[in-house]
Amino acid sequence: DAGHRSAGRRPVLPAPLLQFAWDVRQGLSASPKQLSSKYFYDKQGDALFQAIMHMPEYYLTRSEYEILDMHKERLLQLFCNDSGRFNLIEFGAGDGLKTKLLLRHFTGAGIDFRYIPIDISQNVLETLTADLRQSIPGLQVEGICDDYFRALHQLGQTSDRRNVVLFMGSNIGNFSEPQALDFLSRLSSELNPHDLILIGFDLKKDPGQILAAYNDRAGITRAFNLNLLQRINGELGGEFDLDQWEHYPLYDPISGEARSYLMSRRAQQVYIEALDETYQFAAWEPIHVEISRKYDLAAIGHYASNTNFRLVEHFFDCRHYFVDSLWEK
Ligand code: AVJ
Repeated sequence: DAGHRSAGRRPVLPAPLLQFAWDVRQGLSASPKQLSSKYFYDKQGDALFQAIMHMPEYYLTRSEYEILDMHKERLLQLFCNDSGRFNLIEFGAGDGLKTKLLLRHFTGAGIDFRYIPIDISQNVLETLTADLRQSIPGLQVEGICDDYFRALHQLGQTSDRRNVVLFMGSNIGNFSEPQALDFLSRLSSELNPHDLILIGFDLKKDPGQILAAYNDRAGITRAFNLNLLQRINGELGGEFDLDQWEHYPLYDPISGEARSYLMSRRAQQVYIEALDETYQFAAWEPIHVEISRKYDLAAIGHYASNTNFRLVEHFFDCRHYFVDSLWEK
């Protein structure tokens, strides 16, 4: 209906929605059009990502689980410096499935450590800490709901323990190279000498296998990406017809970038109420929505040495699909 278009009275949005609206406006006005993958993770998106991790094609989670299981003793040895006490800080903890494996092992070994998950979703944090208090009695767990760096900064001023930061799951792969270097430099500047960081990187491998991980046969990744349009509809009053969009992943073995696009199946225009704006899409015009970068060991070494870290050790799964790389400040 045209009524709400001509009303000229836009609803006042709360701050997080305002940021979302602003980013959608920027992204859809850009050329080529783009939307940020950070907006995938609403309630529905969290659930779809959980489902992706169980898809047979999505090897990343199982590979990293295998790494932590195989190397948990060595990791613990390296985490404990002279005092044997440390803060185990996790960026973007999610459901904690992989971390639980470490937490169980460390608790069982009688280690004096605190687990500090940092997440920007209060919902994710509450679910995780409640679950951990239940399933690992005796674990000291204190979540912080904040921006990673603000949380880290605050911690640095209240604790004299060694910090061990976990940034797993190849979450770093969602950053472009300059973004990743900037993120790691900022992280390094917030840490104290001898603090550690364990970062998960997905490694370059058979391109067919990488592509399959982002195009599972059951169509969960497709639903995950299309959910972004659904979210714009639900939260910003968008009028995307999901049947007119297609999920299109591709992989460039030179840059190591797996990229996902939403493709407009026909020429169409889409109104978004909160922006009071109509966007034009040509037939088969893409919206870039995600980078999931794959690395080789040279690129990883380059990242460490350019952001003021020293590479301590690489931990691989049996197939060398994935690496958890341990760095010291
Ligand atoms: C959570 C960012 C690691 O890039 O592999 C999975 C997200 N996107 N399938 C990834 C994702 C499509 C995932 N990360």
